[in-house]
Amino acid sequence: MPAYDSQTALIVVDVQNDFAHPDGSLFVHGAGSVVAQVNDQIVRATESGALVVYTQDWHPPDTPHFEKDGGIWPVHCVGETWGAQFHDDLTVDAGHVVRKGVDGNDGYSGFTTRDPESGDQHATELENILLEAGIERCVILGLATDYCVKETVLDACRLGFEVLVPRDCVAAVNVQDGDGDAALSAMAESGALIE
Ligand code: VGL
Ligand code: ZN
Repeated sequence: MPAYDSQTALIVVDVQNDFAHPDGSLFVHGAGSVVAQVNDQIVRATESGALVVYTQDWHPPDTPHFEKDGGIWPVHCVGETWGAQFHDDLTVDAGHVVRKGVDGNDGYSGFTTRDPESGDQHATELENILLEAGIERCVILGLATDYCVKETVLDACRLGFEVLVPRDCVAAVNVQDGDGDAALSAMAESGALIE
C-alpha cells in the first residue's frame, strides 16, 4: 500500500469511458476492478494531503493515432465526447486534469506529447504542476499498463521522481499476450517500484 503525504502525487491515468466502460471503443479487460481500487487510492491520497492529478487521452476526430488515419487504434477518447469523459464511478472531486493529444498531438505519456508528423516532443503542464507543488514521489495508476501508464512512469523516472505503481490498480490492453507484464518489467528496470 503506497503511503501518501504532501510531497507525493497520485497520478490517475486515463480512467475514461472508452478504456474503462464495457461500451467503450477500446475497453481494457479488467478495468472494472481498477476503477474501484483507484477510488480507494484517491480517498487515501486526499486524506493524507497528497496532490491528485488526472490525465485524459484527448484526441481530435481525425489523427494518425487512429487506424482509419494510418495508426493502430480504433477511434477513442475524441475530445468532448462520451468516450473521453471520466468513468462515472471515478471519484473526481478535486485535483488537476491534464489533457494529452489536444492539437492532434499523440504519444502516450502524461508528461510529453509528440507531433505525429514531425515527431517533435512537447512537454505537457504535468511536470510543472508537480514541481510547483514540491512533489518528490509519484504513485501512478490507471489505464492502460502497456501504453499510457508505462510511458508516464518511464518519463516520471527519467525526470527524477521516485515512482510507485500498485499493480492491482492498473490493467493492460495486451495487443499481444504478455504486453502488460513486459511493461511492468520495463517500468521496474527504469527504477519504478511495482507493488
Ligand atoms: C492509450 C492506447 C491508445 C492509453 C491511449 O491510455 O493507454 N492506449 N491511446
Ligand atoms: Zn489514444
